[in-house]
Amino acid sequence: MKPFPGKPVPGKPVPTTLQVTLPWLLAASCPGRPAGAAPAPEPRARCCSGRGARRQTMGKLTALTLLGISLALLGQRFVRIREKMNASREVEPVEPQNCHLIEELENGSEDIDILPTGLAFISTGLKYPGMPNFAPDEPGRIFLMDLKEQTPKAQALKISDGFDKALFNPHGISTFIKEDGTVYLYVVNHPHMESTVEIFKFEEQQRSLIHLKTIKHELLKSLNDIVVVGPEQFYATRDRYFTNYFMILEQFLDLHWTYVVFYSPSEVKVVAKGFSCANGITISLDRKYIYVADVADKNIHVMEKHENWDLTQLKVIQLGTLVDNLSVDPTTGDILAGCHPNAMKLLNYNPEDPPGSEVVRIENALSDEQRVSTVYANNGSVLQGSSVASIYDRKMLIGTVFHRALYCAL
Ligand SMILES: *[C@@H]1O[C@H](CO)[C@@H](O)[C@H](O)[C@H]1NC(C)=O
Ligand SMILES: *[C@@H]1O[C@H](CO)[C@@H](O)[C@H](O)[C@H]1NC(C)=O
Ligand SMILES: [Ca+2]
Ligand SMILES: [Ca+2]
Repeated sequence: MKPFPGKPVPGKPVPTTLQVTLPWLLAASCPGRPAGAAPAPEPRARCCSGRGARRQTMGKLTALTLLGISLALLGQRFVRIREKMNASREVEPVEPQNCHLIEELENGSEDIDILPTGLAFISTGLKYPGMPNFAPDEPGRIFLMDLKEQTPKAQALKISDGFDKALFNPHGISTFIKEDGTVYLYVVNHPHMESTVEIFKFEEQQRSLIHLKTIKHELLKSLNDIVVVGPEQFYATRDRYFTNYFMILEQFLDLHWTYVVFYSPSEVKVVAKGFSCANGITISLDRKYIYVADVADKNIHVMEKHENWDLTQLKVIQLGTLVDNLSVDPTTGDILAGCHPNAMKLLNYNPEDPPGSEVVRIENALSDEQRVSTVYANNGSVLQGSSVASIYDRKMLIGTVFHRALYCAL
């Protein structure tokens, strides 16, 4: 990309472009007058003879100025967007020894949730506007993998009748275990590209999901991920404010209009807002804090959960990679984030230069001495478009938006 005045330095805020360009344009539009100076008095003699011509010239100059400003703003936005997407970032490999692709999963594995017993739920087959998708034109599925087994295999769960399975398009998932041990699976679903939350009961013996309920609500739009916090209470992230063509403008202007919603049968409310693109959401081991990934701002918000379910921001952990989904290591409490090292490669998919994968671990997220390390990184030769990583007993599963899934013994 050709630089223009004020090309931003990586890591520096971009307004430089505007700061450099605007005064320059303003100065150019008023020849002879330094930018910001008071207008000089018009010489009387010249004003009357050439007023019409001068007015025309001024009109053109104004139009040119406006055009210039618009182009500069546009250019600035493009540079900013490329920067935000890490468009020029290449991946340094970090690959644990014992990793292999999971045979049964070929068409994405958007989200993963592992039960304390080692049973992993994996949502697959998501079709989402703007994302590459190579899945055959068939409904999405939920797979189960038993991580206690020596060589775990993924097996598709049967899904009961009672909702439109043909339109099943699963996105974020979250499990909830009732006191009596019953396991519920909550799934963000996008039938016809709308958003619903489907609640299933998991039947371990039958390896099946019984559909119990579909939740729809005015505030539950453009849903991405979900974390269940009670029998019928959950937090969910909205990743776009607009659901129509305005979403392009939204991304272009980088409006921070997305939010986190709290849902319960008696109350639905926005509990945190101001995210550029709120994405993965999960809860700390002690269940006092909620972690929210903002994929576009490349950070994780640590939020404190209050009695009335409101969230307040405690801190923001800035990363150099686009954070998609979050999970918590059940033994250490560390946050694991499935990340997109370069979003431009993800959105402009090119098999010759595919998007890579990256998983980062954040230790001591609540203290000032947090530590961020890379657990896995690959340039796309093995795994493309990682969106989530989840750990159980030194075994890690890495899921992707549209590609394969990886199993690693750590
Ligand atoms: C994982 O990432 C995908 C991609 O955006 C998202 O839709 C899903 O909700 C996320 N799930 C998790 C683990 O939070
Ligand atoms: C990715 O890395 C591998 C080695 O790890 C290398 O052989 C391959 O050429 C790289 N691919 C791209 C697209 O850079
Ligand atoms: Ca999830
Ligand atoms: Ca996500």
